[in-house]
Parts: sequence; C-alpha cells; structure tokens
Amino acid sequence: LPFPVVAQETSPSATVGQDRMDWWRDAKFGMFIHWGVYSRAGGEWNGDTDHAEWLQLTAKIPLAEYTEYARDFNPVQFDAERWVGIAKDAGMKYFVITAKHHDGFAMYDSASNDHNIVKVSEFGRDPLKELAAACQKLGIRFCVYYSLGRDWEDPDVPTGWGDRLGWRSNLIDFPNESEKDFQKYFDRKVKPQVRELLTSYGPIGVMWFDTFEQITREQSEELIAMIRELQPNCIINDRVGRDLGDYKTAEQEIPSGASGDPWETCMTMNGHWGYNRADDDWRSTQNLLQNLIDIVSKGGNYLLNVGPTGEGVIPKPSVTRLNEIGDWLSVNADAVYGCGPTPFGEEIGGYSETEKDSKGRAKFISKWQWRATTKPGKIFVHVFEWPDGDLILPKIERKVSVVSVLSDPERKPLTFKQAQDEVRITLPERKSTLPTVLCIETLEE
Ligand code: FUL
Repeated sequence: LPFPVVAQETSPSATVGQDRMDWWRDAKFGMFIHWGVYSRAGGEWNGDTDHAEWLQLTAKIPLAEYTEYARDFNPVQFDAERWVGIAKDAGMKYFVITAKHHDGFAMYDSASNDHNIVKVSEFGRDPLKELAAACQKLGIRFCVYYSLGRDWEDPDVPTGWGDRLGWRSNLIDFPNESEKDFQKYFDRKVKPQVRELLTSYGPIGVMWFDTFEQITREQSEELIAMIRELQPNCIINDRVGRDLGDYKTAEQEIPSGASGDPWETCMTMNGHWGYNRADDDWRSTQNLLQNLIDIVSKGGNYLLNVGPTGEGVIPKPSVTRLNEIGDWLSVNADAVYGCGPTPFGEEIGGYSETEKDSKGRAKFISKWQWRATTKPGKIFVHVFEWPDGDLILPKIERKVSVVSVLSDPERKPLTFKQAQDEVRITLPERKSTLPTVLCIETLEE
C-alpha cells in the first residue's frame, strides 16, 4: 500500500501528535510474526510449494478440512521466551504476532469463537498468553495483528472481495456473496475478539489491523472508540480503515522521501510472510540493515517479519541475520534509536513504483550511497558504499566541530574540510561490508 511522502524540514524528535506515539517513534525496529495453522504445511500442498499464510484460499481447502488439519497443529518446540529473546537480541523494541490471520483461526484462547488454537488444536496452550508474559519480562512491547476484513471461517464475510479488486481471479468459487452480511460478522466476531485481546493480555502496544476494504467509516470509528476506552495508550495502524489510525503502513517497500508523520514499512526476509520451506531467497544482513537505516533516515519504523515453522521454531537463516543486525546495533544504537530523520531533506532514493529488478520486484533506486540520521548537536552519516576518495556531503548549516567513526572505541577524529556548500571527510580504511557510521558533531551558531 504505497502512500505519498513529502520531503520536509524536520527537527530531531519532532513529536507531533499524542504521547502514546512517543515510545513507538523512538523504537524504530520491531518483529512481525506470521504464524498459524498454515505454518504446518511449510508452504506445500499437493505438490505445490508456493503457499504460505493464504494456504486455505490458495490451495482451495474447504473449511471443514482446514479445521481437521488444525487439530494436529502441535508446535511442541514453541518457546515464547526464545522468540522474544531473539527479537530483543536483534535490537527490536516491539513484537507483532498474528492473533488471527485471514483464515479466521485465532492463535489464542478466544471465548467468543471456537475456531481457535486452544479449542481445536492438540497443542492446547495459548501462545499469546506466553508471548505477552515473555514480552513483559524482557521489556518488549507486545502487539497483535488482526485480520479485519478477511475471515475464511465466518460465513458472513464476502470472500470474493479480493477478486472484485482484480488481483486474484478465478481462484475459487464464491457462492451467495450478496447474501452475506459483514455487519453480522463485525458484531459477532470482530468486536468481541478485539475486546478479548485488549482485556486478557496486558498492555497492547499496537493493534495492527489488516484488510479494511469492506469496513465502513462507522465500523472503523466504533472499533477505535472501543480501543481508546479499553486501552487509551494502544496505538492503532491505518489498516483500521478509512484513513483513520495513528500511523501509515507501507508493505514490502520503502517510500522515497522523509516524512514527519509516523509511518512503518513491514517487510519479509525472504519472499513469504508465513513459513515456506522451499523459499531460500533470503535478503542479506547488509540489505536488511540498509533498509532499517534508510527507513530511520526518512522518519519511519521497520517491522521485519519472521515465519516460524509448524513446530514453533524461527528458521535459522532468520535468526542468523537478526543476530548480526543485533551485533551491529549494539555498537551503533546511538545513531538509530530516538533519532530524527535526515537533515539533508531531499529525495534520497527508495523503491521505484515503475522500475523492476530482475526478479520482478520494485527496484531500489539510490541517489546517495549513504543515509543520515540526527540527534541534537549530531548528524550520523551511515556509509553504505565507500566512495573513491573523500566522502562529500552537501552543505551543513552548523559549524562542524569533530567527525569520528561511531564504532571506533578511541573515537579518533577524522580529517574533514567544511566549505560553504559541502563537507569533505577523509574516510579511514573500510573494515566491514555493513554500514559504517560517522558521527558529525556540530556547534550551536
Ligand atoms: C497483507 C496480507 O494479505 C498478508 O498475508 C500479510 O499479512 C501482509 C502483512 O498483509 O495484507
């Protein structure tokens, strides 16, 4: 869901809006988890290996059969503290788990609807209870994803909606769509379940809604009012519908300019949200880190996804990458958390809406091979690619007093030259393929 982002002058920690956004603006980095009955299949059904969290629809599995399949869901290796620990060690500050995806199957003990892990599956435990407790213990914000407009269990949700939008044709038959009554589903399932989530799992950092095409403005507003009443500090994403909510979301892409309004990009580490055994097209640690920095330099947050297996294990390639990001962040934290966006305020690059890479994905176009973030009196320049010769930055308004490499324990000053319209910095020898952060200290005029 692309959205226009306007480049603008932004001071560090320019907090517009409510206090409830404060922690989220400083947090920058969160873990998204797509996990459900579908994870068991590892993306494979009848020899076709490209399924994931949409399994029920894409493999055309009738509800009764899917429910049978859910009975044997038994993720015996699930360990809430391990999952949250992986997020924490990666430097992530919040944790968003699929409480109910489009299959309509609640991954928690729902009192209002029996199509849930505790009532149906052999596992018999409530993973959300355990995860909420682990988050409390390890000091990470617990947040939940809830599929609002798609639910393949409820008889009153028109399922062919996506078809009508034209992005999935002839996938499955949708009989009697016109007789369905979304309001009935909204009253019977959505409202009670959202209430359960907000009353039984402690503080919810973000209610991360998804799919809102069929929601009316009244329904969105009613939901928001209920959340505000139950947990006034809970943040709501824009997929609550009708341009409401506290922040904007982008999916699998990064907008090209900086924005002072809160926004978040959610992204997969390979090509799927839910676990897909056959997908080994992993983004590199370097790419993931550059995305994080790019996003922070534009004033946004990065919600990075993992798809645990049906046994309850976060795949090894994800863990390796997250560990490496965590190592980098433990040294460079100052240049990420609590930072404001780039002071250079221009179009600095992003995913193109028209150009595609060799795999058909939106192509990343970059104007500069570095990104900048800010704190009062400091500009952090994250160098992605080493230039031939000096690094040349555009004009810096304030007088630069000292430049050093943030990860250098001695913080040895680098040679630089500040002219009227540029700053030239002599870089030291390159030590890593991961971004190197320069800390530019500036003086009050
Ligand atoms: C989309 C969903 O359809 C995907 O399955 C995934 O959850 C993504 C984050 O949002 O709208």
